[in-house]
Order: sequence, then C-alpha cells, then structure tokens
Amino acid sequence: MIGKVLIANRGEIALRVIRACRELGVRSVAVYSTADADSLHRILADESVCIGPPPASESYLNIPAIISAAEVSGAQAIHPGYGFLSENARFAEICERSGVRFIGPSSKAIARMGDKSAARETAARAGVPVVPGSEGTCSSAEEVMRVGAEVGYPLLIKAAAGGGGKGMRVVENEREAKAAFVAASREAKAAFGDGSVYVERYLERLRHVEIQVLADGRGRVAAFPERDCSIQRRHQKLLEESPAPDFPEEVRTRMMDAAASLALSLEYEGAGTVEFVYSGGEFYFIEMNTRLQVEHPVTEMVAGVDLVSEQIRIASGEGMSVPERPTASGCAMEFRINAEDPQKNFIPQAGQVEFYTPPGGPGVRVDSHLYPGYRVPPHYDSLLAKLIVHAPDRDGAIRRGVRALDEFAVAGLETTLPLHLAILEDKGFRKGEVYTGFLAERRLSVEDGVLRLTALTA
Ligand code: MV4
Repeated sequence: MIGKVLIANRGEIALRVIRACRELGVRSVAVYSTADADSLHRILADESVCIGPPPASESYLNIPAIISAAEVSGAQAIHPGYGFLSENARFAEICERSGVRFIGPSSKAIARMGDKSAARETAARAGVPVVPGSEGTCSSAEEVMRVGAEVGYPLLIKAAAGGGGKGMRVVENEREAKAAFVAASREAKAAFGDGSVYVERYLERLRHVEIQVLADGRGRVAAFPERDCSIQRRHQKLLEESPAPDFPEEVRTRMMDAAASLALSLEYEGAGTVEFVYSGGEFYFIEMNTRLQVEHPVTEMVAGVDLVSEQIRIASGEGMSVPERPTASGCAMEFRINAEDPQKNFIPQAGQVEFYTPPGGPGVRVDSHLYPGYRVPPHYDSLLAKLIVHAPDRDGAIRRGVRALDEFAVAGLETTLPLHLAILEDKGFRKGEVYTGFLAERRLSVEDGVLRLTALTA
C-alpha cells in the first residue's frame, strides 16, 4: 500500500480523503493556502504544507508548489479531489514524470475525455449511444447546417474544450446557424483558448443520469447503479439521488453496461463518472468525468462501498474490493448546502459561521469542513456541507431528508438549506418528476418566513 498521500485540495473533499487514509493506515499531507490556515483539513492531516496566497491560481492550482510539497513531505501519491487540478492532464503527466503517483486515470485518458468531441467519438466506437450529431468537430456554419439537414433541428453547438454547460448555443433553424456558430466558436476560444465546436441534436425535457465506474487498470471494471442529478440550477447540481426515480431496470442494466464498455475501451484506471442525458426512455452519452465527483457519497450509501479507499487501493496496485456489478439497496439523497442566498439570486456568502449544529441519527451522513466560528473565505466555491440521507425507499429518504434538514442549523450566513426543504415539499418532486428544468420552471417565494416553490406553468 502507498505509505503517504498528499491531498491537493481543500474543504470537505480534503477531509473525505484524509478520513480514508486514516482508515487504511496511510499517512496524509494537507496543502493549504494562507486563506485556509484555520481549516480542518490542515489540522486533521498528519502533516501540512502552505502552498501560497489565497487565489487558487497561486495555491491549489500552483503545480510547482504542489509537486514541491509532495517532494519535501515524501508523499508517494497525490489525490487531486474534485475541481482544481483533478482533470488537468498536464498535471497528471507532471506527477507521472516526477515519480509521484497521480490517484486517478492516466493523463492520456484524462486528455481523451477532456476533449468532448473526441470523447463522443470514443463512446460511439465503444458501442455507447451518443446524441445524433456531427462526426468530430464542425469547422464552419455550413457543416452545422449539413448536420441539421441530417438529424433535424433544434441543434446544440458545444465547445470541444468545454463541458459542464459552458459555451453552448441552441440553433433553432438553418437561418440561425451562422450567427450561433460564430458566437459559440468565439466564446469557446475566449473561455478555453480553443474555439473548436461540435454539434448535437438538442434534446428537451431531459434528465441527467450518471454511472459511477471504478476500474482496476487490469481489465476489471465495476459499474454502479445510477445517480439522478437532474435537480440543478444553471449547471450547478443541487440534489442528487440514487436510484433514479421511475427508472426501468432494463435501462439501468444497459446504462451500466454502456459505462463499463467505455471505461474498458479507455483502459481506464480509478474512479470516473459517465454522464448521460435520459429522455423518452432512451439515454445518450454526453461526457465522462475522470475524477471523483462531489456526489460520490450517494453511491457509497446505496452500495455500501468506500470509493476513496478503493481509489487508493487501485493506485497502490492492490486492485479493488468490489464486484463488477455491485448491488445497491434503498434510496440515498444528497443535498448540497452552499453559502448562497436563495432569496437574493443565490449570491455567494462569505464570513463567519456563528452557530453550527449538523444533524445526526440513523441514515444520516454529513460531509463538511465547517465548525462553529469557522470563517468562510471568499476565494473558493460555495459548498459548505453535503447532507446525505439513506432510507429503505424514496419516500423514506424524503422524510429523513426533511427531518435532517430541519435539524441542520447554520447561522451567520445564508445557505441553500431552506431551498432543499422547499424542493422536498414540491408535489412534482415527490412524484419523482425530476428534469433539468425543474427549478427554472418554478418561482421561489416566501410565505410566513418559509421558502416555497410554485410552478410557473399550469
Ligand atoms: C445537452 C442537452 C440537450 N441536448 N446535449 C449541459 C452540461 C453538459 N454536460 C451537457 N449539457 C446538456 N447537453 C444535448 N444534445 C442539455 C444539456 C443540459 C443539461 C445536462 C445535464 C444537466 C443539466 C443540464 C441543464 C441544461 C442543459
């Protein structure tokens, strides 16, 4: 087993990795920016190294500082967490060349899936259904129109270097193709330094369903039952659940097989997530994330696995301890508690946590770096805590979620806690009618001091 792991991250995910290390008897090294000097990840790790000033570009994204920290501390491996350097193929390659193990797939697999157009081709070649659209990238508006004539409108132009919803443009008809192509390419060039775009038929009223995979790099791939991540706001996931509500067993099996087939064709190693859009009983590949995701605990709860410890075991060359078709039981839901004010257009909040009492009891898990008196720095993302509940069925998970959210007290900053309660009270949500437009099609209001959602259309 690897003896010492450096965690190139902060917040709850740094704690999550430290916890797995402890249980495995692996030493942990935290890195922190000067804004995180009072953070729990610095305190709970066996050792810590300051890597720079508050801006992420000078600390958590500072490759030379992180590699140096690994060298001075004698860490044999780096766990990148999510965000920051987790999907940076160049960083993975520098780790490989510096003789420190990157806990994740090869830089080649990261690069292949990081190019969303190449990912689409790879998926199609592995027999995974992709949305009808272009073969490779489109280099002119005429090419976009050729695809439109073939697969029909509306179309969606996407940045090859994008992902996560950045730089997308809907094209309703042939007349809009030119302007949309020019705008999408320009936007992609400005945002990612690469103006390449590809095009797909634009699917509407869809669900976002994803499959967690774990691969040992020696030909064994585990594909877990799905997570539904449809409840999101502007491409930021808010609530994830497993299993997906109203999801046929036959589709589940096909989706797990498709994800496993893609991972096998990539000779994948470690944890990854294959994302699909699901609409009208059919699913299509959209992207693969080559990292551990925020919502991984949902799968951990239903499948009874520790994905982070599996990642470390795989990176140590010890293989994985889960079967290729893991089973799941009950229903798990994750609520992302962000430092954002839902009543003020989700404006991020920074400042001191005056009061903090997380919920407890059966079927409740809280992954968080908060403590009373902690100061939320303004420099990083707004995730404060993840509340994960697990119960025998979806109704039970909803009741447990309401109970735990009611118990959860955070004072000093506004959070998304009341929004989650409003979602759990929503009739459509209770019926399992989830789709990516769920929040956009509802209005937030306050009645007697309680946040409520009302459908915009009858
Ligand atoms: C789509 C789509 C409709 N049609 N592709 C958004 C993020 C990126 N991962 C892909 N996304 C989408 N791709 C086609 N062909 C709709 C979305 C989309 C979406 C996908 C998943 C979760 C939330 C979403 C919200 C808006 C749009």
